[in-house]
Amino acid sequence: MDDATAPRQAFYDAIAPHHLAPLWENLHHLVTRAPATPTVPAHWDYDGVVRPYLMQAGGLITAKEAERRVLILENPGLPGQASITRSLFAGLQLILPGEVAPAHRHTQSALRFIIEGHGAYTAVEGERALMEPGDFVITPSWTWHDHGNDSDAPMVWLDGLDIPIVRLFDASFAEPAAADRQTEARPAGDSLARFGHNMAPVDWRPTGKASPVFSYPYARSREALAAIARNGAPDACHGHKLRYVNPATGGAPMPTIGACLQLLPAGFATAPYRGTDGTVFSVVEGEGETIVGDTTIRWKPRDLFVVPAWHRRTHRATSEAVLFSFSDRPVQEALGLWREERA
Ligand code: GTQ
Repeated sequence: MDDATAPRQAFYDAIAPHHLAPLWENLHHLVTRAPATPTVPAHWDYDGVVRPYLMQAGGLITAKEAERRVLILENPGLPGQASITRSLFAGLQLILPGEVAPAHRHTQSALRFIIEGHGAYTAVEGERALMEPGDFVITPSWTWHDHGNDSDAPMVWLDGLDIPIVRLFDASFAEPAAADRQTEARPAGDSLARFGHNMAPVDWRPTGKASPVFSYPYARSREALAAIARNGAPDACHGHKLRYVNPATGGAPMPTIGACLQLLPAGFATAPYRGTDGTVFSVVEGEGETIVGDTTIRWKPRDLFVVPAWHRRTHRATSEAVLFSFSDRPVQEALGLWREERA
């Protein structure tokens, strides 16, 4: 112990009861020269590990009793925090045939990316979206939503929510609806017809911050990727990559979460890339690997993995692959924080 340590420690001990602390002992942990996240790269094997446990959960509790029967994908670097990155929540939700996850609304924004099953629905503000694998569905902040499965097979989707962001701001409000199921206000497909064809109702002006399209069917997004892959060379860092947009603004479908779909040709390896937005990936098609620092993640369809903020990644597809991903990039861009580095 050098001469300065003892009197300094005595001073810290004296000020602590008065809710005072010395910045100089913390400065370099608070204001780091580059992002220093406790989040680590992680991978979830869907068919081998997650799915059997999810089905076991299906026998333990009903969707109605659970309200949302979800297994949280918790980052190993953030134990007990119900977070996959510091700003985002991810989970896998199961609805069995005949079940309903009752209607509610909350200030948290949510996305759904369908992993397995056919024909269950998410209803948003009185309109149902029937869900197929690869479909991307949003339930924006404070919109009523319920999920139901009138099909004869289990339905599983990835939930992505901004729960940690809302927690950071202490801005959570939630309420249940009077009835489990919303009454149908508009037929399925109505929003897509009005807003999903590069057209909009003639006198319509945007009101909220979220996309008026709340279901982005995989068939259409996949067709777009196939066409651009035929028409031109892949981007060195991303392959063929499209982001989902709010047609009213050209921005992200919801203000807090951005999402993309990318196609990696068979044998293609991406150049190293990093961004300040930690990113969650869901594998739709194909097999390959993603190298993050000294971690190699080997993936196959329906697997999930996460790349932490400012960690360099390269993807290599052994067969033609399609990856869905989401991150907090729109928040960082709105705040002037987002950065990327392309090798
Ligand atoms: O479906 O509304 O995974 O409220 C976590 C919280 C899903 C939902 C989650 C939620 C929901």
